[in-house]
Amino acid sequence: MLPTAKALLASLALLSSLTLIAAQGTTCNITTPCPSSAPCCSEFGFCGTGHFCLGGCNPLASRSLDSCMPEPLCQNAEHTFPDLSRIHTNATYYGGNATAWDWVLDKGNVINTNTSGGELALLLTETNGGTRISSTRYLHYGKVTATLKTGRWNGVVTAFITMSDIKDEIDWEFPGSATTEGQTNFFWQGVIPAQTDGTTEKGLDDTFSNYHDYTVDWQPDTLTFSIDNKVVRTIQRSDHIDSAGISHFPSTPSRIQLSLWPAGINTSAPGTIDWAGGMINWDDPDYTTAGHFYALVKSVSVTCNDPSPAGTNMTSYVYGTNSSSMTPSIAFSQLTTVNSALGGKELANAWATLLVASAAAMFGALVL
Ligand SMILES: *[C@@H]1O[C@H](CO)[C@@H](O)[C@H](O)[C@H]1NC(C)=O
Ligand SMILES: *[C@@H]1O[C@H](CO)[C@@H](O)[C@H](O)[C@H]1NC(C)=O
Ligand SMILES: *[C@@H]1O[C@H](CO)[C@@H](O)[C@H](O)[C@H]1NC(C)=O
Ligand SMILES: *[C@@H]1O[C@H](CO)[C@@H](O)[C@H](O)[C@H]1NC(C)=O
Ligand SMILES: *[C@@H]1O[C@H](CO)[C@@H](O)[C@H](O)[C@H]1NC(C)=O
Ligand SMILES: *[C@@H]1O[C@H](CO)[C@@H](O)[C@H](O)[C@H]1NC(C)=O
Ligand SMILES: CC(=O)N[C@H]1CO[C@H](CO)[C@@H](O)[C@@H]1O
Repeated sequence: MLPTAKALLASLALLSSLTLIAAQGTTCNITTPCPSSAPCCSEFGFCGTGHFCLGGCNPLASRSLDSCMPEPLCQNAEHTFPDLSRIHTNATYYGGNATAWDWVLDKGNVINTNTSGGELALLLTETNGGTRISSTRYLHYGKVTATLKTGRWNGVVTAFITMSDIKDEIDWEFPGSATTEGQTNFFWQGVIPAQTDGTTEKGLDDTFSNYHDYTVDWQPDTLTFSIDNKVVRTIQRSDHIDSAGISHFPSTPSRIQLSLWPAGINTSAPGTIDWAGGMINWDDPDYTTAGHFYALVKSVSVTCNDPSPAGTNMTSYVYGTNSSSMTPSIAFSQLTTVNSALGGKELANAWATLLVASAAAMFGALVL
């Protein structure tokens, strides 16, 4: 059973109460944007400068539409993980250079098992609170396939999602208690629908023991989910237009995120714990033997499909005002995505505090 919006709200309330003590304190949202002294509204809804203006920075809740750094442009890619050299291991010091890095470790620990030429292991321990990596580049429509093996433990959730800075979200999620199932979902601008749009695909061939290709094919008018190239679900934008003519369909540039997160812990809402298959057993022999739970990622392929081709020398996406009801316009720009003040210099006290966040909020606020 999926947890309710109430469970989500409870976890967000927990997040706010924990993070209110953060150094930069000021909260932000679309009705109360950031002040000019700390113009950027982070993914967690707190105002700041520096890395607050990079991945996850919400333009609509920041001081102005151009407060956040421009978002690195999509590039077709076949990401593999022969080693960790393309992953920046501390989001605080990543300065926005998407040429230097393909991924940023937002939280947790990764290792490279390098068995069959390299696989990335996302680790969960009792103390690390889970692991999440985000792509440095954004995707403004396109097809993404992640080839991965999920966790298999109650309360441990493997996720492969896309998430925009205004919280358009597309999910593949795998609660570890059901290794023959995968769940799909999508959200528009963080709005929780009255009735969930989530569905569960059943009868998969053991997602822990076998690699499968999970695909999100996100196009301007359709969203298709596939497993091993077989379409399992199709959503039409035209079926998600409300009575005011507003399309509740993801439409803004999004980062790709892969995570392994602890839903079955006592700070989670009861609905979240149930959904994930119960509390995590930290005495599980898999855990005590290895010292961690894990999920493995073999590759992530990206085929961009921008609605219009990017002209020569374009490097980034920027937000403009709403072009149609509630949908911000997105433009290409030649502006740099690199914050020259960052990249090894910034001290991170505020960010460190922000990392004390509830798992559901960290790993995709609306994963539920
Ligand atoms: C936005 O933030 C302000 C100030 O923290 C708060 O009073 C208000 O309730 C928030 N609005 C929403 C929709 O969350
Ligand atoms: C970004 O990284 C690339 C590769 O490491 C480097 O050549 C380039 O100068 C960097 N760009 C900036 C603006 O720092
Ligand atoms: C990144 O660096 C900051 C400051 O040194 C530290 O507090 C934080 O834990 C680091 N993050 C990760 C994911 O290692
Ligand atoms: C929650 O779990 C932690 C350790 O996993 C424990 O220290 C703490 O006492 C528990 N809290 C409650 C309210 O059960
Ligand atoms: C692209 O950038 C190069 C190098 O800066 C410049 O010579 C060229 O004129 C630019 N092209 C366009 C179409 O702006
Ligand atoms: C623009 O869209 C945002 C949400 O994306 C909404 O809050 C705002 O009211 C819209 N503004 C206009 C002028 O339609
Ligand atoms: C870090 C590391 O050992 N990488 C190796 C992983 O495996 C590939 C293929 O066997 C090697 O080429 C890498 O050097």
